[in-house]
Amino acid sequence: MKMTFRWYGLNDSIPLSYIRQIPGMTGVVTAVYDVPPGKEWSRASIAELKSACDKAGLSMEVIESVPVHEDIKLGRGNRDEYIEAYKTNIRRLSEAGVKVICYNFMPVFDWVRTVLDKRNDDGSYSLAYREEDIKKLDPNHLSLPGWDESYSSEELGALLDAYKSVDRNKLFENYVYFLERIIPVCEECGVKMAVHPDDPPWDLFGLPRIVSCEEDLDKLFAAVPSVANGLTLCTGSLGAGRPDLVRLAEKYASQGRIHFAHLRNIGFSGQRDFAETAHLSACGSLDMYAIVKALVKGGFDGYVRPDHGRNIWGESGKPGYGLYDRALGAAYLNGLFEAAEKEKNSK
Ligand SMILES: [Mn+2]
Repeated sequence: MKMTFRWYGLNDSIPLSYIRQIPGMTGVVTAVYDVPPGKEWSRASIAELKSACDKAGLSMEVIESVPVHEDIKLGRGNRDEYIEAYKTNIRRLSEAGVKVICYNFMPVFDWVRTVLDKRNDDGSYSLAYREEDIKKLDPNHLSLPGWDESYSSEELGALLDAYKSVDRNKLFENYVYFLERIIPVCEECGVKMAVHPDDPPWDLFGLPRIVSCEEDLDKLFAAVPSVANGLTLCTGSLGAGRPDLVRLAEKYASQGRIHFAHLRNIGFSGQRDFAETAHLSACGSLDMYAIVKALVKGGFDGYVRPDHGRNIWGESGKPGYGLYDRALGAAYLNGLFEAAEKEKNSK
């Protein structure tokens, strides 16, 4: 296992020197953030990030994310141009030593929460999702917490309209079209794609989501069998759909499909209501130790990062991405992996 930490580049309020001091930290997960989806990342921008990581003694082997342009998801006529740019990015990142690219294939919105500052009993703050709040929203006039409004309301309306002719099957077809073109490039340059599951794992605002459950993943891997077509096992995202995560972790690890793991815990308060909790099993609904043991048993030896943390100790950073709780999460996860790996090796 290689422990990593998400870092939002040179503008992140958390310096690399702090990240380096977290025990066991080997590298960061980052991206070029100032280029719109579908465009090429310059070699200079990639090199700037890489050199900052090198200086801090941290690796930069995982990128999260290289976003997929909506026209690729919609299967529009000009998608090939965006796919070419995606291929160029894969090649340039591999030249800089990148091994894994995390991305998602969710139409329009990626992660969705309805509250970013749910106050917990201990005074910490968490992100949360309540189905009831979602039902009250009008998708054409959206104001979702944490959602950067990349679109004007006209643009968003046009995009939602365009998706009316894209059902689950069409979206899947467009997804396979994309993968069939980029996966050979990944194989050629030793990069693994690791799709992030839909977050939350169900359709939102009438838009289909097709990377939500075991059936979706099996269908995806059967359609494009190369192991370069792999998964980011995000326990909080996939777990919100209440699958048997322990079984899935072992299943996909033993298939060699899990290239990256986002480990975090969530606590349910209703069928589709949950809040992000501290990483510890006892703090939420997921058995983190059982999940880690299943990963190790399945032969997982990839990159891990503590996913969203709470805001604690007066920190008021980017919701989910403060230093303190994620560092505590990393320390805890290191302990789980040490126990699971020693147990496995002693057998
Ligand atoms: Mn995640």
